[in-house]
Amino acid sequence: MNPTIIQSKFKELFDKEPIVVKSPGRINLIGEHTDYNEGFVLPAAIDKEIVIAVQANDLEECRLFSFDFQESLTFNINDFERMEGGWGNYVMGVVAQLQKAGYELKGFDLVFGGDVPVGAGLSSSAAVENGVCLALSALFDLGLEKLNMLKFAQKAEHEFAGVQCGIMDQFASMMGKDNHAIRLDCRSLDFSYFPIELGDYQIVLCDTQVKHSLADTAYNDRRRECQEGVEAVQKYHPAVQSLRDVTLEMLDEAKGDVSEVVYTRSKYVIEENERLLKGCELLEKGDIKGFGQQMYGSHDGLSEMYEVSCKELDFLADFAKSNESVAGARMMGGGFGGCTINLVEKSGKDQFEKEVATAYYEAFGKALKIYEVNITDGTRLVTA
Ligand code: GAF
Repeated sequence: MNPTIIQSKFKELFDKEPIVVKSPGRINLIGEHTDYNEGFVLPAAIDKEIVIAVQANDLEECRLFSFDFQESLTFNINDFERMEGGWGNYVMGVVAQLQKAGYELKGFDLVFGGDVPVGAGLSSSAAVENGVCLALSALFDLGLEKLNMLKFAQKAEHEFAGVQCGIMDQFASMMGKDNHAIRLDCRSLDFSYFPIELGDYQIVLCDTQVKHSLADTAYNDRRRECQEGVEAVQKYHPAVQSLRDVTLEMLDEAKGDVSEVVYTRSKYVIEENERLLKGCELLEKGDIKGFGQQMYGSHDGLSEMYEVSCKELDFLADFAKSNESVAGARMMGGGFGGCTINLVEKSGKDQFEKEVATAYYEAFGKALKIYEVNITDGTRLVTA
């Protein structure tokens, strides 16, 4: 995303030079719904970004403009509340976290916009929260570390957007590195950059253009079911803290103490962590086809055991499986809509994209959006 358009809008509205920040969306190669179970994830920042332009004013007011929605919003820096929905929460949520942590902020003007599709499961909200946090840190000279900023961003999502998300999205967007995925241990937050050398393959995202209304409640339900699984296993193994510590054998010991649903959800999480570890070994050996099989396994688990897929996502994963150019595909993110991620051979890419779009339209009467993405650096300052 070229920052000039946001920068110019800022100058037009506020007649001064802004500080500019870029903050990317994210993909996740494998490891879904494992972050809040203290497991592993393998996400990466992508070249779809939010640009934020900010500068101080001499007021108590914060004056915001969303370029994508063409809407403005003003709030008092010392007196504001979460709104019932809306993009303002992503800015106010971060301001609230910084103030809670004791940082003194003054009024500012801010314009933001970008090309991370909203509601497509590419974490546009984490990109905004991270970007606002870095922009305010730069503006008020707060000297915040990246790790602190992404934690503030996650809390903003919990308290202002109302989603009890794990740490993956904010971590990936903030810490991303060109051509590397992030192999993150969501318990310790230890991570390593994992080179992604796809050679003849391209990452292609197929956006269903749907977001089922179930999404947020189902997300919180899954978290609760996982917690029930942990509590059942703890009766036999008191040292267990999360599903991360549980093996299939341990889960089987507690099978009689939990519902079929809780058992199956927990089993999925244990298996998904194993798939991620195995997947990393395969990627290290350059075995993209082998990694692709782990992706299909992940999709099946998410669809049949964790039950966070939907007919559109299942259709796209099945279609990919039947196409020789695709090494692997799976739904990505929280589920119930959004995108599938596909590893597609470059030589067959155009053909695949044409065929999948046609088939999707025939099946659902809706246009499929397709994005070819590359892995980039995380949230960063463009000018100071
Ligand atoms: C959403 C959440 F925000 C993440 O924390 C993660 O749990 C993901 O769903 C599922 O892996 O994107």
